[in-house]
Amino acid sequence: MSQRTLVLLKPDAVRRGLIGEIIGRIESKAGWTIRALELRDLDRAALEQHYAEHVDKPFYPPLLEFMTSGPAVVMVVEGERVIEGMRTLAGPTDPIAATPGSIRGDFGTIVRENLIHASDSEESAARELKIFFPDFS
Ligand code: IDP
Ligand code: MG
Repeated sequence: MSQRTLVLLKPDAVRRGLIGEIIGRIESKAGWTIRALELRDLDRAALEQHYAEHVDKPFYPPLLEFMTSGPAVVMVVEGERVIEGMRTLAGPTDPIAATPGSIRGDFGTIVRENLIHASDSEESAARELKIFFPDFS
């Protein structure tokens, strides 16, 4: 079941020089391919849509500040069960709870600065891909 998902390497990952390390893990998965990729400053309007479910939460204002604190890498990743698979590769939201071996578990300590975003369902992937790659089909 080939799928597409949206992956963001957050500004902390870019600042810390972890782009290559993280992309290497994604490319190592059999049959997964990067179909689009850009280093980009994320704009507030796009982030508001992207994080629509979180805009009223107390952690949202500092999250927005963080996500606009420097460039991010935005990617379309395609492959077998890539939506679930990217979530597994990333690990759970809290990096301290994330298993070593996962991206968040290996490199993160702070919940907000957890290095990576990956869409959490087919519906989210379709919605989020349209926000960040409106012209990609
Ligand atoms: P996810 O990225 O694992 O899907 P979500 O719950 O959708 O996690 O939250 C979106 C992002 O918001 C997280 O990746 C993290 O950067 C940030 N975040 C979530 N919960 C908290 C919190 O309790 N404190 C600070 N930041 C948070
Ligand atoms: Mg989420």
